[in-house]
Amino acid sequence: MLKMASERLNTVYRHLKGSKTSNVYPKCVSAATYPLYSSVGEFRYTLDNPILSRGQRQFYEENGYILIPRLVDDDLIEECRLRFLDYCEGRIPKGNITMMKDISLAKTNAKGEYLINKIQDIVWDDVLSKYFLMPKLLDYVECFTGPNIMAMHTMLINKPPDSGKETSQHPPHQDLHYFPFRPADRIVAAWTAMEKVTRDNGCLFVVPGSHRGVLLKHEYPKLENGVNKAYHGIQGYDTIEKVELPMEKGDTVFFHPLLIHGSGVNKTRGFRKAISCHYAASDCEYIDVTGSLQEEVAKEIEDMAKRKGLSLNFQEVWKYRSRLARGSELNL
Ligand SMILES: O=C(O)CCC(=O)C(=O)O
Repeated sequence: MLKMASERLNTVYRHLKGSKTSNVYPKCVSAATYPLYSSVGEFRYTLDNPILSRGQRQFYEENGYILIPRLVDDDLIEECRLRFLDYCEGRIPKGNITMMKDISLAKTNAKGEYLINKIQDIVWDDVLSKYFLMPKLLDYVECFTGPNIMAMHTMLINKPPDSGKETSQHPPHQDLHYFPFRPADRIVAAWTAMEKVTRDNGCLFVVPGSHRGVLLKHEYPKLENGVNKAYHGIQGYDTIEKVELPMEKGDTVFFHPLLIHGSGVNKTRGFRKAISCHYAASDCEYIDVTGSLQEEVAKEIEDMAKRKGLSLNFQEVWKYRSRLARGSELNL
């Protein structure tokens, strides 16, 4: 796995050496000029595909998400859970995987599964990649991206029991805030519940229809007890009307990157785990976010990469994190 990750880094560098400019990704277009709308006709957000029914497509068009029950088998979920525990307990080297801790649990003597709230950049892991590359999952993804699919952002999210400071919540946000590639309509998140998720253990919430809006300004929420690294939120949205999404183990929700969503506090003594990937059509293009609402997050992500010894710009970080999942690698 480590070898594959370093091969990936070399590929990125080879791409960059071949480009005319050293600090701007060759295919970059300006965020300001990139059209937000990518298609016209009856369906804008979904593509013709035999997998989704007309009713399901209409639901996604209107609401920006669709829940598919029991898409992922228990056996694969259990393999992924054990693999997560291997990382948490330090039984396998983490390589370039990013391991994140809950800010308030980090001040206690919590360890392992009781401390780690997310591992990301896990697309090259031999076990976890079985989920990201699962044909049944990709068949659904294709309804939003088309046939050439890149797995761009891979995470296993763990919510340990909250410390009492409510830092296990995830503030309302739009995932596009973190992404320098477009068009937004050809990006989709898949989020699979690894156990029953409820209001009590911090299920997802969504603001239906918000995917039809624009990218909003995100900031660190001003919460008394602080917030986890890079957990930006849309200010003033804490009281907005939300729909909670309780799910059974294996249920998968697909959602648009402009959909406002987040998750609640885990008030139980158990864990709430989910595995998730943002996929994009490989003919999406990288954009230059200079002067846009994303300029600050770009710097934060570049700084995080630098701390891991990777001197990459915003677009290069995403190139580095990504992996072809189906079809051909085109622009991304
Ligand atoms: O799994 C969660 O609690 C929320 C995840 C999420 O919204 C994200 O990582 O963008």
